[in-house]
Amino acid sequence: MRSRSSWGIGVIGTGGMGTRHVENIHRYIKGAHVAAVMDVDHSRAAHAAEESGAQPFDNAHALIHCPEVDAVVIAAPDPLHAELTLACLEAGKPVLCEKPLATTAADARRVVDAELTLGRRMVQVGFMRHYDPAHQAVKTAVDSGQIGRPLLFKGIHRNAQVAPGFDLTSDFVVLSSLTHDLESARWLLGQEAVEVYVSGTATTPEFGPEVWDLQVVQIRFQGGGLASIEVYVSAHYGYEVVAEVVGERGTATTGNGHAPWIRREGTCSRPIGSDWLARFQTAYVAELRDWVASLSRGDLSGPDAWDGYMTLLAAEACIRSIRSGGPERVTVPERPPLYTRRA
Ligand code: ISE
Repeated sequence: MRSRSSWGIGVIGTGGMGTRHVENIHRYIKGAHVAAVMDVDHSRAAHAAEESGAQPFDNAHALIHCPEVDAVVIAAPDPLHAELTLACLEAGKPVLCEKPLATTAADARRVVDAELTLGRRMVQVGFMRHYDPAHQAVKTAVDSGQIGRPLLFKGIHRNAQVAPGFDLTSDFVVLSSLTHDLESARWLLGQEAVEVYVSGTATTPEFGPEVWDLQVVQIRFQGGGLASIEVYVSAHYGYEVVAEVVGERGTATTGNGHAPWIRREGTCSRPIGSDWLARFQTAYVAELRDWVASLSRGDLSGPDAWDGYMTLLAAEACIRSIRSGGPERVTVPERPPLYTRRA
């Protein structure tokens, strides 16, 4: 990668996540600035541009090819992620693509194949829990051997509600929400999923009787590990994510260090946020800081296209299980040397 005093970052998509990335780069990331923003909603793009001093675009490919843009953050709608990532690779622009990397494993594989052809990694995927201090503490505890051989991942992933008017499907819950937990499980256990089984229920009549907004997923992994994950996108009370790894000699569970317990007037309570932007703000800043630093090093070290591809293979098996009503196998391909993680 070329060294430079400041990386010009182009951000595609200025909805909630894209706007947060624009704000975080502008306010907190040394060595980078927002050079360009793009959205089909001109007023949203103009507002983000005004806030950050960036050039507004209404065409993603024009942003990608803009000479002031050295690297790209993709926060566009999920179905556009793979094509835009491939366009960035073709333009020689490193990219941080929000999860999921694609909406099909085949499209994610196209991104992997494009990087293999280039012979170098240029894609990071926005699995920001890798940068959450609470999740990192669990990973450290597991990798240190403190709890013995890891046996079981238990995940809770609850959204307060789905945006009003959103056309929710069971598949969208898997691709947009469950992918985080599928990645957390494989990352914390260090194993790949080989069989999944999904059950669920429709708790919210306006989504339709066939839309499982509450899903419970059981997973078996290559190394004998297991996972049990609850993903519920209409929990009402707030936004909450918990990850626990059960080992032979103990367990490690994410804390909620960001919110203190308050004891007063005979009660004990802890505030629970309403969405992921607040809960993972520390992680989003750390993710961007690490990504920019790795651009300057010329050595991307965050979650990569292979992680995005493996997660989508498991997600597609979950979608098959929702349809079949039974367990579904995952065929795990061999990991190319380009994606062999350093210890
Ligand atoms: C959303 O797209 C995110 O990435 C959030 O982290 C997740 O909690 C939420 O369920 C997704 O819809």
